[in-house]
Amino acid sequence: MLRQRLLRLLKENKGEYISGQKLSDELNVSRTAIWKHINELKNEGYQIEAHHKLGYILLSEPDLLIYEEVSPYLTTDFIGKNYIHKLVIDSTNNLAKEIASNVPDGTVIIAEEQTAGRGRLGRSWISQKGCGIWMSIILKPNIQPQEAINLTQVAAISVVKAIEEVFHVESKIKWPNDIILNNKKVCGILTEMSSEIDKINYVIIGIGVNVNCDNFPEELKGKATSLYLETNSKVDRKKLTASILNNLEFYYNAYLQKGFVYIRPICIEKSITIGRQIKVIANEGEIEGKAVTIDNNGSLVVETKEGKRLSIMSGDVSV
Ligand code: BT5
Repeated sequence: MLRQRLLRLLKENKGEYISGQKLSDELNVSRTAIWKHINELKNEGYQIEAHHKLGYILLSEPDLLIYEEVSPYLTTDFIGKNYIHKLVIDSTNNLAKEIASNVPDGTVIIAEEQTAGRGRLGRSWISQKGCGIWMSIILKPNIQPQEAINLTQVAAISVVKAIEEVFHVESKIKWPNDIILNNKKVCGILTEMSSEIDKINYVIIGIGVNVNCDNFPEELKGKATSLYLETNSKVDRKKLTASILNNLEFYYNAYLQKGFVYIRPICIEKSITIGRQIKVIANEGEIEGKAVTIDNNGSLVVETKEGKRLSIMSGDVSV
């Protein structure tokens, strides 16, 4: 808490000196305590200069998604109140699973780099250092386990809305879990769950957004992109992180209160899948046809050549 209040004061006076005495008076702690915390902040990448007479001056903040940097933009009531930041981790979804039972609803885990980021069905998710948003949100909704699949859609529209809000560009959802910008994948969502037959213990929403990444491995070239590559300017990861979480809380609450019908029109409006001839690899097998709509349960409705309409709950779509 002291550290957060100290940072707030330094930020309010960014670019100007603030005396050690003033800081210690305002924060009601000794000047030695201030000095200790300043050193900690410097170690984390805050550029702070000290002058024996003038005091301390904050020159710049690190490009890290730590709580102090993201929280000024957060307007949520519960998502992100418990916030865990890691410089390196295997996968934020893995840590989320380990701790989910013992942490509050809305806990966020975010990392600068993942060494074993995961996609669906054991696929891997490239998560290079400092260039993306690699995070997991732990939710404990009071819904039926079979409805949890809708939370992928809730997360997808939240990412699309956040990208629109912060960068004024329109991205689209490739059902069920890809966010597409100019025909390339800019974000993927991995929803995992632990449940009893009729009760959810927790759901983990893993969101990976390529923000300032500019170098993808050969196999992803042509398929993956980043906001930086598409907008040609370096992007503020902090604002986007907060905006995704703000939107997620809003649409999650709306979904819980009003059901999927409330978010369905947005899922349809933002879908890049509907109206296209597609091939889906689903539990039911391989299905070819035209994607016609998303139904009231969040399933993709596909009309086959024979005119048969099939509702698919999850699967891998290709065009
Ligand atoms: C996904 O799976 O798209 C889900 C990705 C979820 C990532 C987040 S990051 C935070 C959290 N922690 C984790 O460990 N995971 C979540 P899927 O639909 O199966 O797509 C995986 C495929 O996307 C791969 O097989 C690649 O072809 C492609 N891919 C991998 N890394 C990518 C990247 N950075 N950008 C775009 N495409 C990528």
